[in-house]
Amino acid sequence: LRGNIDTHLSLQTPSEHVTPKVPFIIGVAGGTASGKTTVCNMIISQLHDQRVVLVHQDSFYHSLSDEQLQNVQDYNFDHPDAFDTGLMLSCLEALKLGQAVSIPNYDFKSHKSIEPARMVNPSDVIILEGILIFHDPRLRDLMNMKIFVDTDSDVRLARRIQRDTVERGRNIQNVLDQYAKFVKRSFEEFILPTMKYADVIIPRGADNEVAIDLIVQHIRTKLSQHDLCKIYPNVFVIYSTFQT
Ligand code: UZR
Ligand code: MG
Repeated sequence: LRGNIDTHLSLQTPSEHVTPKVPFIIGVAGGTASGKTTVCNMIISQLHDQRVVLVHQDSFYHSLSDEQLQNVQDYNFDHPDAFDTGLMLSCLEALKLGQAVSIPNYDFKSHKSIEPARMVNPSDVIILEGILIFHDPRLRDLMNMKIFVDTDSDVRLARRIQRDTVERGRNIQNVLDQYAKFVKRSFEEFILPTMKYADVIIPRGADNEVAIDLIVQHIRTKLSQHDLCKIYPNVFVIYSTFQT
């Protein structure tokens, strides 16, 4: 009895009777074009009966100044300093407390945040995805589950060329120059070293349906444990009595 109850009640304190649900926060990191967004969308579609919100680290890119825009080819978008991590942290902290937040709307063509911002409501599951979301320890500490999508570099570069020419208005030469100058180097220096913080590493990204099924099962188990606390609010008290 003790073992079973122990695992179910780690979030509850004896004085709280009905605990409001604390959202389950998942981080999905990985190199550019590794399939992070697709993995997130697959998780979301399998959790169709839950309230899930997806937050992109890309939304928190700093807007470029006019001077930076003139030399955009020299700007490193793959460096941790390119993101407003303080703002991302405060948005996530608010969502964790069950508050609605406004998330900036970053435009890849103008390299600026544009209006309107996106209002995000509180939810049961929050998924944060981006190349460098495991870089800052304060962000990592907010996450209940950390996933790293590990896709081969040649596959990623091929996808990146396709995506940036079709969706982000670049030409092939720009994409290759930027890849050689910043993207590859930053992947090795900043992104790959954060793989060690992951709880789960998914090889082959979104092609790996088994891994995604397992992850969804785990999330469901965790969410139902939250529900158990709501249905049996006094169980913790019984458990404490047993212990003394
Ligand atoms: P994902 N990026 C741009 O191309 N333009 C911008 O204005 C801002 C970011 C790219 C960025 C990074 N790098 O590799 C990628 N460059 O977006 C991250 N160069 O997005 O995780 O979806 O690949
Ligand atoms: Mg993406």
